[in-house]
Amino acid sequence: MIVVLTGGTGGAKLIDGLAAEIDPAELTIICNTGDDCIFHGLHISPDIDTVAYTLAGLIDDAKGWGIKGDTFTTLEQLGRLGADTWFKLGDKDFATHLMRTRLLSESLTLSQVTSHIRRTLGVKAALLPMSDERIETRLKTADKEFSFQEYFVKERWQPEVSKVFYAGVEKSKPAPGVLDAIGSGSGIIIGPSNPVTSIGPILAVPGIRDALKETSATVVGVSPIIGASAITGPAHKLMAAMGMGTSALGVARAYADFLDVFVVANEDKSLRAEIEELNVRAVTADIRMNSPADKKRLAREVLALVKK
Ligand code: GDP
Ligand code: FO1
Repeated sequence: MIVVLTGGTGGAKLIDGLAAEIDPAELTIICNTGDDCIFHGLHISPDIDTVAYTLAGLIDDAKGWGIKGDTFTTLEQLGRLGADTWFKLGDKDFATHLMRTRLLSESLTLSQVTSHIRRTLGVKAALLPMSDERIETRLKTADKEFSFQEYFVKERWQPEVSKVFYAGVEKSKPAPGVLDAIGSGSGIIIGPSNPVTSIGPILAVPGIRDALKETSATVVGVSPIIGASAITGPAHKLMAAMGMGTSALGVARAYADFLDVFVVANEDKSLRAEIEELNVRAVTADIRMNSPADKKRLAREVLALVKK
């Protein structure tokens, strides 16, 4: 069993490649839920949905989220009725959130609901939320506080963030199966996801970081950064706000206590020596995934490293 820790878009691209290289039933995916949000009374789990849609062949590849070819009639009508419409929920996507919210209201856990959604979409990989409890990534500026979606979508990640925290995480516990998967996996992959808002919340759930330190499986991370910038989105800005620097070295430092191997961009080969001083093997690769061939190639390279 290969276990992947991931957020949404970046991690999902690698997972797409992994599912083409090995039997998807051999994958267990542990997903960030710190970006979860409520819109129009519905529980939305964007990272779980991004991974589920990717593995079901439904993802809108151009955007990296949502369902390809989806329409927005319901959202337009909600706008007419006075609702906020800055978070773009498509008509088919709405069905996922309606089903999730209904099953949660019938007292199913988020793990059970996630399992139902991935099975009915025909996804063979196991998909686990990091926790069944509500954990919310919050971002502070000098005078305001935002949820992740307010910061990322509504404010287009422009506010100067001074602090990021994961509300509710201290009292939370890992979802069923998470610690077992990390303990018994034959290889663990930390996806090329935002280290502050995608992997950070997963590592903050009590017990997960220790399980990663203790597992006998090889733990391989993939950098989401090239040079001093994320390939997409605000990872470098949020890393700077957290005092982590803005390079792949900062990501390696954040994972060094449990990481065996870190895959960085060819362009970052000069960081290898400093990463290896952290007791982490550094490997360079072409880490950009712009095509199905790129995703498969990087997945193959990462699989070769976890299998040793
Ligand atoms: P989010 O929840 O949608 O932010 O999902 P992630 O955290 O998984 O994805 C965002 C991260 O993926 C960003 O930090 C990007 O730099 C990274 N990313 C996006 N595309 C690629 C890619 O092609 N290769 C790599 N290595 N990272 C990528
Ligand atoms: N990202 C955007 O940039 N704009 C949107 O309107 C938007 C809507 C949306 C709806 C459902 C969903 O599952 C994801 C959506 N995303 C949108 C992506 C989402 O903000 C990010 O993938 C993650 O939450 C970042 O981790």
